Amino acid sequence: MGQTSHGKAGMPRLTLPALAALTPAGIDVQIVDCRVQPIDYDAPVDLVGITAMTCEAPAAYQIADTFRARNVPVVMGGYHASFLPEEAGLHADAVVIGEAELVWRDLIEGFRSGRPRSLYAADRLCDLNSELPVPRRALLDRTKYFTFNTIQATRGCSKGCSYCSIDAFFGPSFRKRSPEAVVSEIRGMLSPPNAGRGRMDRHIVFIDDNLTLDRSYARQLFKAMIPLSIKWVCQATTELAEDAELLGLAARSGCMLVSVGFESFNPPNVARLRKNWAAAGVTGGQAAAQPLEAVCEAFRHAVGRFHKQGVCVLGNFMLGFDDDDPDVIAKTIRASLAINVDAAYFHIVTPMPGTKLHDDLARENRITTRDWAQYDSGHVVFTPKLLSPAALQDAFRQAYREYYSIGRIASRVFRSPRQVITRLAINWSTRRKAKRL
Ligand code: B12
Ligand code: SF4
Repeated sequence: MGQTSHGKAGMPRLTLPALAALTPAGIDVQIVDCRVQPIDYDAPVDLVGITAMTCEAPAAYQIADTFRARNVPVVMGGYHASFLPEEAGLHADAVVIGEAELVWRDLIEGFRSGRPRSLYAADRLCDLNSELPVPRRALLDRTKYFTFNTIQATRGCSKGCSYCSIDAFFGPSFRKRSPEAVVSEIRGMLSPPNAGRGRMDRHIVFIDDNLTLDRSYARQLFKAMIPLSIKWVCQATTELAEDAELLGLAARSGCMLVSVGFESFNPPNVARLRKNWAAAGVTGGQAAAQPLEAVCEAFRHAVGRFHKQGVCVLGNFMLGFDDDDPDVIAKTIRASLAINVDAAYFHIVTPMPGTKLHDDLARENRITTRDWAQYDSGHVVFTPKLLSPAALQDAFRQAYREYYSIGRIASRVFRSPRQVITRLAINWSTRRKAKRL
């Protein structure tokens, strides 16, 4: 059971199809993605499994409580439950910490025999090449998503960013599936009876957190994907732009858009967020000595390299680090426009439970709310150092207002005749989302 508002969603998570694939044969599984469909609380089910990100936890707890009030047992897992198992345990009969691959069968047996434990903790990370069945995507209603084909080639990221839940969940590990297995799974997704017939059905979304972290692996994967004739998108860092050969292979294999975490233009932040050093053309401690304009120029070059290969860039920028004052934030908004990305997401720095950032801010007594619904990176949930919470919240709104004015959308969308539809779709949908915020 996923997490609430009905209509169409951008793309599905793989979590529940993965869980369904791990479920022993003979057990009927139904997936309800509450983002796109209503829940039937009277359905005759023996066990309900719920996944939720931190910002979805309050809604997930309500769902769990409603089922349990009807004597239906509930299991919770995922990032939030893994970081706060005691809290999740108040709403569930059992909590899973870590990856389901290692404990799900044991848990099902526990419930079948009437003697489930209240906690199932994976004691290691699973082997992606021998313990990962193909997700049962057919259990999702593909008509409910704009892009249906999500896939995962790797898990984890070793960059160690202090605010990142991936680092907190997986540690510094980076696991890779064999390129052959990934290509074979994509072929399966594109072939009957799995294939859809819509315009987007040869579009693949890699949900990996940093697909190109291991460049030699990424090279092999992209080479193997060239014969597939697909279009695909992924998340990566600016490092991809520095490797002309790898970027060329990405483009040849169908890469149309990369979501890049630029995070910050502010030199002290860049020095701390090691992932941007290279793109900023600086190394180690020298980064802090660069003017913001130099960082901006380096990012503009990186974006130019993506564009040269026909790859669009969705830039991600974070507001509210400890070195961000009102002036820096205003400059960041202007700089996000100046580096020519094709669309941008702004995020307020958020201390997700389990992260180093959370522990640091908690120790400094700077966390102002534990209403998890506000942990969606659109709300200020801590006391910033150099500006007031209200000023940070305003800056976030201002960033979207400036970035997504009709005039600016038009100049981005028509900057080149290639991929006009991609840019229009992402800019228009983000403008609508921003208006709701
Ligand atoms: C796809 C995705 C989305 C989609 C969601 C689409 C949808 N229809 O739901 C979109 C793009 C909309 C999205 C949005 C956001 N996301 Co998101 N998203 C992801 C992403 C990239 C992939 C999820 C996935 O499919 N994973 C693959 C499955 C197989 O892995 P898994 O979910 O970890 O599940 C495994 C285990 O965790 C465990 N498990 C998980 N759940 C359960 C449940 C049970 C019962 C059991 C037994 C086990 C179990 O077993 C599974 C198999 O091993 C993850 C990153 C990631 N690597 O997971 C981020 C991630 C989940 N998102 C995150 C965040 C922060 C957000 C946003 C707040 C970010 C933002 N600024 O926009 C928004 C919030 C959206 C909202 N609800 O308001 C964080 C969550 C951190 C946290 N502490 O909760 C993640 C981890 C990214 C990150 N780098 O930190 N997201
Ligand atoms: S580079 Fe991205 S995925 Fe990797 S640790 Fe940093 S924020 Fe997380």
